[in-house]
Amino acid sequence: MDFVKIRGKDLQDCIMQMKMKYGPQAYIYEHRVITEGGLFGTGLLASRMYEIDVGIPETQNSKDRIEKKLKDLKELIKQKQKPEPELVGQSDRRFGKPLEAVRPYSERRRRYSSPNPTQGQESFYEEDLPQLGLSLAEAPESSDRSPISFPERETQTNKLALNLEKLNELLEKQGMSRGYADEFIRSLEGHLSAIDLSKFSTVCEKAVDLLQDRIQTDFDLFSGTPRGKRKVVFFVGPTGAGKTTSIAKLAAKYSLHMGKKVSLYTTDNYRIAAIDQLKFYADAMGLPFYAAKDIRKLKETVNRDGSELILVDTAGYSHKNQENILKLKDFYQAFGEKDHLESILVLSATVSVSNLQSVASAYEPLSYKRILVTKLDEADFLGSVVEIADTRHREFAFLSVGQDVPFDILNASKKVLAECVIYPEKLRGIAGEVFEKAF
Ligand SMILES: Nc1nc2c(ncn2[C@@H]2O[C@H](COP(=O)(O)OP(=O)(O)O)[C@@H](O)[C@H]2O)c(=O)[nH]1
Ligand SMILES: [Mg+2]
Repeated sequence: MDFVKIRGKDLQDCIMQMKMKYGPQAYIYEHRVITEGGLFGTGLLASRMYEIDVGIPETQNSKDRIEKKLKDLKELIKQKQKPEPELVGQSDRRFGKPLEAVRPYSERRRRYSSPNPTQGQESFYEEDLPQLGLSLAEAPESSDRSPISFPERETQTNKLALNLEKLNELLEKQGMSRGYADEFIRSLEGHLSAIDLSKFSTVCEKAVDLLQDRIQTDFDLFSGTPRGKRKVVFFVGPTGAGKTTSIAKLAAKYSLHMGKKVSLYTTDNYRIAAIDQLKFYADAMGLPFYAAKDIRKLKETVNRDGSELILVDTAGYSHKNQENILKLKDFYQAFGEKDHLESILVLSATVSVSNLQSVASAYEPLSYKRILVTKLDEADFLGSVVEIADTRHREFAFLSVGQDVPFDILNASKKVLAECVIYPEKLRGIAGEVFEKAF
């Protein structure tokens, strides 16, 4: 059994936090009214708060932990088994790299400890080894690894170019288009000295820095809202992208944790399940909820609504159905002078590069300024979404890193995004322990 304390403005607030944070198994074993602040310890002008002691059953806790561990393990095995098919194609196509690049390390070691290694490949292979994720099975072998012999005739220039080529290859593997990756590499080259270029790890560090400069973030939902105006955010994007789940997480952040008055609306009123899903979260957090049927009624509700922030869930439309996407704009009409409207495009990082591009284009007419990326925990690469945001001049708002409402959401971070592109293995570790950081 784990024990924690939760504080809130009233008992209801504490219970909501407990439910959202620790799930249905958690229970209150004690509660009290406390005072916070006050003048010179007298209690004068102190504010009254509630505090609850919460018990979290071990079984649920450890079950979750075990499940997560199993998931990580599965992921590791999956990674290990992946033959990296793109690499085969790219190696041959772009740099004439041999198929050895995708052979297991043990086999490559045998080949490269032979007296005639291929010219100019030492930095490619040597630096590649630790990233292969083969540590468990290959550990004994790697410990007695004989030094890779470097060919005498290899030129320094080759070595430098190889590290850039290797990075270029990695960027394309991360879903960046060839044109964008080439341009990035050219720009990076201008920032690197010969010494920098000679070490792949330094090339990567500098690439993270340069990529960060190309990433814009803004994770304040109120940003740009003129004083006295109410903020209304429409979350738009394809079905299954993670709109409803993300709205629930953000509603918890802005209401429970930041104390803002938040209402939840949905325009996705044809599917009962869609209404119920958001209503469930609204009820759990004690937030007003409204399913918009027609513009006139929506307008009336909007006029009566006393909240500071309205989060609007929308039906997901396929990027092939431009007409429906445009219909979403009708709902904007219901909001008036005192509202500051914004659309945020919700994109799943697990979809293909071409799908991401089509979706980003199809939703252009809704003038989204920011992007919320979901499913980083399941994504294999982030390069495409970073390229899309850069080339379309969009900012990142939040990063959703799991299914767990309300924990698995992070404020968008240039560093996290850039590092995940250059060091994709970081995506694996991104789930979990995010609640504290995010809120
Ligand atoms: N792994 C993972 N799953 C997510 C994430 N965000 C949402 N989901 C799941 O994706 C599915 C669709 O989410 P939903 O919010 O209903 O998408 P919507 O159709 O855009 O509203 C649900 O099963 C969510 O739990 C995430 O960041 N990571
Ligand atoms: Mg939905």
